Amino acid sequence: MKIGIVCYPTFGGSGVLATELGKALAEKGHMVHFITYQQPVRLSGFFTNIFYHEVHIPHYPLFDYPPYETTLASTMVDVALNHDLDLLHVHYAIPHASAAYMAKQILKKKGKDIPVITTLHGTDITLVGKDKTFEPVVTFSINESDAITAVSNNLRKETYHSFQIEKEIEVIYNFVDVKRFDKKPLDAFRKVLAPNGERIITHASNFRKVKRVNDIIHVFAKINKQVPSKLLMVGDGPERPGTEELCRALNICDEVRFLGKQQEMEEILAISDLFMLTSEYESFGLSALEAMAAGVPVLSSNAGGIPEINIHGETGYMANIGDVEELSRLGIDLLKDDDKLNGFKQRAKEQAMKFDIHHIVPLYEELYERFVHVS
Ligand code: GMT
Repeated sequence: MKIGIVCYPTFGGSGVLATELGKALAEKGHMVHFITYQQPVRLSGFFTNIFYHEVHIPHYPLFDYPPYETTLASTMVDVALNHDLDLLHVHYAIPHASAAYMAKQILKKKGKDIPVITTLHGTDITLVGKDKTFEPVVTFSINESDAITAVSNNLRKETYHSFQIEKEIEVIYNFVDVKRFDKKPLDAFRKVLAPNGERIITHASNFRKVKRVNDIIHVFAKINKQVPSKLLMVGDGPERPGTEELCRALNICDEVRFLGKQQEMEEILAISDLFMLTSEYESFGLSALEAMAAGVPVLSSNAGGIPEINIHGETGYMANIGDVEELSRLGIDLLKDDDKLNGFKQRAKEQAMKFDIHHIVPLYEELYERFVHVS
């Protein structure tokens, strides 16, 4: 099939998932065309079946706000016609689903009927999408998609709850390439970060409010009093300065390393003992799944779709959103006991296997085949 993928090219989970999906489809012989405003971060190197089409953002003195959606729709039309695309798969509804609707209408006038598949990822529904400045367009464009998927049962439920959706939303879980995360820890790297054999706790996110990154710091400060440990904070975003300030106030700066945005998460996870995710909402929590694939148990809130991945008492522990006391108690309990921790590590990996790329990518192919007649 010739597949057009539209996504955010950034470190966010939806862009990561879309890029990994495109790479996996290309490996299976499909022709994959990424249509984004920048080369996706997980798309480095050359791939025979992958094509990248940049959406140019116009700058003209009249435009205080460049009309990105218009240029995106025009690029979709151009790529669909010139590369004879079989379908468009857009990730994250805003503004990709409405731009795809526009492209579809234009293509129809040109005699090309193209199916549009929209995958909902989370904040396009729960935070941004349901705001009334977006809601009518989001509802319309989701309903106009030929197929709609959500990355968890929780997100499917939230979508029906917040929008008037007239179609079936199918759940196709996010996936991880378990093999990629099966890395041997680099001893030298571990030694630099935890020279006295301290436990390593890791968090990775875009440091937005929804992630409650201060909870990570508070939980770590309590764990650190009982268990020799180091905290690695991966990523960047608006909440980072406040979080660094909190470390100074709690006098734990020597125990916390802010690593910024990192490409090689598998190297960091390979030396980690515990992954923390204390978000007030996660449709899925792809970063937690990647941690589990690396055999790292997850200490998390029980928000949104997280309980669909992290099994309390088996692959990690969960507590209510903001329950710093309980999270630290559970973290200490796990990190103090080698045997227990090893059991959790093993089960985290087994759980991640259920979401392995090889199980999930065929589900997208089956979905595509319902709309595209492969000869
Ligand atoms: O979490 C973010 O802010 C990024 C966001 C995105 O759209 O890139 O992540 C969402 O999609 C990921 C991939 O499906 C999910 O794993 C995340 O849970 C989801 N984030 C939220 O729901 C807050």
